[in-house]
Amino acid sequence: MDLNTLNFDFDKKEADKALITIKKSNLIGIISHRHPDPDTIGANLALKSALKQFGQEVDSICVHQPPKTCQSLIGADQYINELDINKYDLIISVDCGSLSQVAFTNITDYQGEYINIDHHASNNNFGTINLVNSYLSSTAEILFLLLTYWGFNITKDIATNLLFGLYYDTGSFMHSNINAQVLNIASFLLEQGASIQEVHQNMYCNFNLTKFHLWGQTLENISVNKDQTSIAFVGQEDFKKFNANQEDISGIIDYISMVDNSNYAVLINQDSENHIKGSLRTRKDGYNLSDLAGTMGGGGHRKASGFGFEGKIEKKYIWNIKN
Ligand SMILES: [Mn+2]
Repeated sequence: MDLNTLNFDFDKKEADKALITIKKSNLIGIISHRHPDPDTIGANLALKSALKQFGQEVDSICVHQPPKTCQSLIGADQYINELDINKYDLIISVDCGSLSQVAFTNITDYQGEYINIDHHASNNNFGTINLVNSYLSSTAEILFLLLTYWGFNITKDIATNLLFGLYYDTGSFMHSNINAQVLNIASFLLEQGASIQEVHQNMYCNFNLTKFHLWGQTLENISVNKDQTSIAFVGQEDFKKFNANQEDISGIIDYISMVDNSNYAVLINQDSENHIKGSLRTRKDGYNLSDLAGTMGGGGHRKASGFGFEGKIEKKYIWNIKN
């Protein structure tokens, strides 16, 4: 692969500044977003592995543990679940669209250098250095471009981590964020020793029966409203019924958005006793679901976004009497 043909679609001055800041730091904390997915974990561990080539001390940090899908990645078992802001002279967040996604409440007290690496459309450049491009498929793609630009060697470990992110955020190379560059990068990662079978196996061939049963019931109740929005609900009673957790419902929104002629899909998820999480997806161009989620205090990408607020879902029945 000719790396010179890559489209380095970010501010090179900002990227140069980031590398200088990284090199002079003593202890770096890399943060993955809350309820982490393979993009935020893959990008985090790829960067950690690369910075070790410099002999840099790095911690991977997240409020939650990496999902089961990422457990085979080297370093996934070494995540720290709390943030000591006095410990680090540099914090980097990967794939975090906002500070609320970083989810450590003490992050606002942190005064040091902060590199924000992300691809969410709603990202408001909250770092002191921002490497944000919402037109790239994944944070893994941004990381690949940055590591290549910075001159790091893409080892087998780094390639595997990045392929996890690329594969997940493109919906196994099926979403519209796929283009020639993404496939070229994926092909290069395979050449470096990453295994697509390993990624696929970890991500899609590990459904337990709990997940099937929870999905079955949730999919059974999909409805389509007059605006051609496909909607599904999942409540605390459903999670209790199947002894399922939040990780078990992850990914179902892609199926809700497969309804024929659906403009966009909504999943309303009672993710704890008094909190509701909404997920939005579309397969059509011309919708900006990041803006739509923004009207409810959330954000994300144009075609995939989410929001959350305090509250409870109540079932409401409408009976029509026909003569
Ligand atoms: Mn991502």
